Amino acid sequence: MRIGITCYPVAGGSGVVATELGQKLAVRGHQIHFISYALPFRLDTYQPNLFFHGVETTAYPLFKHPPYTLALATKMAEVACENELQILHVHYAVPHATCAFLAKQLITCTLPKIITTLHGTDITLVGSDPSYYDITRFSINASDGVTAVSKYLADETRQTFKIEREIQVVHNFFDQERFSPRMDPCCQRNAFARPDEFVLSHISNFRPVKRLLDVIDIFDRIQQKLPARLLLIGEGPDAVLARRQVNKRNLADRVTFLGNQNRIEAVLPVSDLFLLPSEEESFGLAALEALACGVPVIGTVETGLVEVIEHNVNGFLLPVGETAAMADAAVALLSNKDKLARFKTDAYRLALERFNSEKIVAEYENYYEKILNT
Ligand code: GMT
Repeated sequence: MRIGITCYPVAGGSGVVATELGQKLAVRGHQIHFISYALPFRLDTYQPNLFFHGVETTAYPLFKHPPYTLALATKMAEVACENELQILHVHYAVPHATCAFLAKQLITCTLPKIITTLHGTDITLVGSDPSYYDITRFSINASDGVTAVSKYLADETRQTFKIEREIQVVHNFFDQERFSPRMDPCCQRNAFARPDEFVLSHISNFRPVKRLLDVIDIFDRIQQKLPARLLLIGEGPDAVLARRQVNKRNLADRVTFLGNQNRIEAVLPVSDLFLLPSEEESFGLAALEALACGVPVIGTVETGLVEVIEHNVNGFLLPVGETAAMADAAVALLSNKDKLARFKTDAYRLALERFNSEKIVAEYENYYEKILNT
């Protein structure tokens, strides 16, 4: 198949899923054309069947912000005709689904089918904002196919946007060649902790929805009972707040801020437990990548994490904000060597069984076939 993919190129779950999907599809013989304003951040090496088309915007004194949406729609139409695209698969509805709709009005060659993948905040935070609500709803309905990364998100979308159309659930996946419990020689556990200390970790874009202060509170409670270290990976608006909190609680010598990391698969296996106490999480790719490295996860109920974590098997699911209960669960697990070993084994086993890339990429391929035949 000849497929165009549009995504945000910066660090973030939707960009990661789109990029890795494109790479895997290219390996399976499809011709993949990425269309975005920069090279997606995990697309850093040459690969046959993979092409990148950059979108240029022109500044003009009248514009407060150059109209990227228009430039993207124009580029989508151009790439679609030049490469006879059969499918234009856009990740993150805002504004990509709208750009795809616009592109379709411009295209004078055979029209590609538009598939929109909903990732989470495009529905729960951004798309539902009154400024974007109507156009997001319109663009989702105008797509030829729509997928969501969890049943939780598909239900939220139907409810928030009063949409009745079919939304296919295709979960996030991980690359089993990259993510596994084996330690990377470049990243040894003793670089972060003494042998008697537990290592906890958290990865996110440090936005309020991730509740970084809860992560620090949970860790603080744990380290009062057990020797432990916390690795914080990522960057974002709450980084300053987090550093302030760490200093205020005198935890600076126990918490390491690692910033954004390209190879999180090297860092994750040193962890004993991953903390993701998010307010909203449509799926929780970071949680899946931790599980894939054999790291159990503490997450929140009433989010898409319930489709990723099995309570009391490979982690714990607790209500948002219940940091004391989360810390108690963590301490009980870390203090029981056999149970911890079992959780770690099950974390990897279940991740591999349910979310390996072969399985999920095939689900996308089947969905493409289905939409092409409608
Ligand atoms: O977590 C974020 O805010 C980033 C966001 C994105 O689109 O880049 O992540 C969302 O998409 C991921 C990939 O599908 C999901 O695994 C995350 O759960 C989702 N984030 C939220 O729903 C908050």
